Amino acid sequence: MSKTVVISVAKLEARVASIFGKGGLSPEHAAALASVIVAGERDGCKSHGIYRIEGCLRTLKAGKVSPDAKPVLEDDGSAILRVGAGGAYSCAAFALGAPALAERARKLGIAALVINDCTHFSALWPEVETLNGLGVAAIAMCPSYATVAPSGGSQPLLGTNPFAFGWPRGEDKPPYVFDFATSVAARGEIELYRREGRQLPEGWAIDVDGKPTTDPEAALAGAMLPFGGHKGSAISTMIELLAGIMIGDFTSKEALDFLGTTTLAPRHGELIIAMSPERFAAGRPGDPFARAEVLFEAIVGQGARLPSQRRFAARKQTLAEGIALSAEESAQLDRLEEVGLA
Ligand code: NDP
Ligand code: PYC
Repeated sequence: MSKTVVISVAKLEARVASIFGKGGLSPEHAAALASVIVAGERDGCKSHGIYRIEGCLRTLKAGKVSPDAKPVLEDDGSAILRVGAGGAYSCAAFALGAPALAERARKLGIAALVINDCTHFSALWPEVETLNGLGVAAIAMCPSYATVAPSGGSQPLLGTNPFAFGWPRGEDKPPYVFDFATSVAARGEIELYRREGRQLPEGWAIDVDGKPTTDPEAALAGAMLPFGGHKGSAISTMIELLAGIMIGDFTSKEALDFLGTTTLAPRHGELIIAMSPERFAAGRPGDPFARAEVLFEAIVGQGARLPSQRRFAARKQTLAEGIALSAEESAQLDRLEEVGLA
């Protein structure tokens, strides 16, 4: 068995920020990226953890992402807030817009944050969790790049288009959060299978000829499949419409045309909607948060688990014991710190 190296969450974050700083990102963007990538490792979400560092650096080296653009918040007092990311990574843009979004949702009951012109490679749960921490329920979605065939089709057209939802549960409980790709699996997951030389489960992908495949290389060259057949395909299409076309930004197809490759992080926009449960339930019987707890207890009472429970358990463990990296991962970090991208 390969040896592991244990590192604290704070130390790993400092190392990753230093790698990005040396790679040319401004301190603000380096810190924001390090935080979201290390959160992935901390919570046992490796498909958006440290393996993404190389892709982020490659995107920077290719000149496809701004290293230092300052996000700009446009606020006309309406329910729609907009942050222009200026072609930089999305994390700093979200950090700027999130408090204003939560405040506007508390005031109006519902508000939306549009992020335009960003490069987005990360999981969405850190975003909805941030908003839940500010007391509002939240939905987040974005396109990706065209790698998924619509149900019944055979060519990549839709993205893996992630969709996340979070419901706040007060200070003593983690929020109810789910966050998933609308493809059967995230592309990052398929990349991890490829690196480990493992075959994919059946039903994840088709090859360039549209035939089912379990070979990760063939899947990456061909097309991934939406989850739940026509249902996932329709949700993914909705994300193209709302978080691409409606917000005046790239669809997954346009994002791929812009980039010309899936080896770099995709440029597009993002839509985040925040809602105040108190405002929606005002004047109706029952406290919405108490009623939600009854629902969660009934789910867990059947022996089912809530989404993100695994993640929160992983977080508890890594915060107490540190993050275990494989010897290969640790050596890769050393290389990136010493010589950068090969
Ligand atoms: P998973 O299938 O691993 O997990 C989806 C969700 O379902 C999680 O919230 C998970 O919680 C929950 N879940 C899993 N098993 C169960 C269960 N038995 N009972 C209840 N809940 C369960 O996610 P994906 O592989 O589809 O996506 C992984 C990540 O990739 C996401 O964070 C997504 O945002 C990201 N992504 C980002 C993209 C981008 O363009 N930025 C594109 C595509 C994906 P838990 O974590 O606790 O297991
Ligand atoms: O894992 O599908 C994915 C993905 C695409 C862009 C960022 N993550």
